[in-house]
Amino acid sequence: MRAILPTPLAQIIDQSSSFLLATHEGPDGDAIGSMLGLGHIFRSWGKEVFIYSPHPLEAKYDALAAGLPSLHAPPANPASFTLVILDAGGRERVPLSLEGYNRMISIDHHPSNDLPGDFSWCEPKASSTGEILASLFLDEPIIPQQACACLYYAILADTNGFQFPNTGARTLELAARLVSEGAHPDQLANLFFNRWSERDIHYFALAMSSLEFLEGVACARLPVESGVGDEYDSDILMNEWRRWPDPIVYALFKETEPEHFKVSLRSHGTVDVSQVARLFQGGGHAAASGCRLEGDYRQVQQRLLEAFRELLKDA
Ligand SMILES: [Mn+2]
Repeated sequence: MRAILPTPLAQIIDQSSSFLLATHEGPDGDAIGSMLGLGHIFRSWGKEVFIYSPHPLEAKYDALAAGLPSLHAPPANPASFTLVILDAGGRERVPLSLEGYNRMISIDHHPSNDLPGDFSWCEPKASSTGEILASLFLDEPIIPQQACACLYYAILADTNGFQFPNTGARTLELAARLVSEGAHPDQLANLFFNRWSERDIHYFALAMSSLEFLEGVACARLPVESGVGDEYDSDILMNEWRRWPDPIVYALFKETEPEHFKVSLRSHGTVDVSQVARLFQGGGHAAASGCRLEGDYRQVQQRLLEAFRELLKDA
């Protein structure tokens, strides 16, 4: 029945009746769309499915998530689940112990992925984990319409609406197939681009009011008083900002605890920001990466600028 799936993956799916789907901390649109999409596929195949989400998903995902129950804490009985980790980027980014599960599957497009698994699949050339899932599962006989919407959303999010350099012919072919299977591009683009929460608007204003252009790096800060937490997905702000010209790098410093900064980095693709993120034990892609830094804001900013100075000197 499932001739297209790699055999080891098909075997694990056949032998598992319950799945727990998880992703990286602070999940972005690809992470969420991929979890929900695969969740709907497994559910339509008669499997029991739970989404692991330490923080509740934003309300804007209610329709895509309909029918898929979430766990906000790890299950007490991991041995009864096959754990599927999607889009994780690396073991330390997964907010969950990997011990004790029946089987483990990892599917990702981050080259930094070091997760073990009974089935571990990483395609760094794919735009998104959503694209990989579409290529693996679209030829299966039963793919619910809701799954197609979720996977389309995942691809849309990681390509910023098919605008990033990671958008390839394969990305567009698979997106087209998802549309022919029932995904609505207009609705999903609206969900991704036009659904800013009050919090997003407030944070954007706050970030812009702190904006500084320093040596080709545009730096902005969300201070600890803003209440920004680890769970906040700042992609929506970063993507807005990225449409502007000139600065070669954009850096958003989110102070999630006093003097603990989660830094999101974006470039137009010519500067590989992942090289700097990796210097600070972070990771990501050439045009979009993240890392963590500790210390006083000015010191942290200087450390990052110094790293970019080195990188740009070599370029
Ligand atoms: Mn991704």
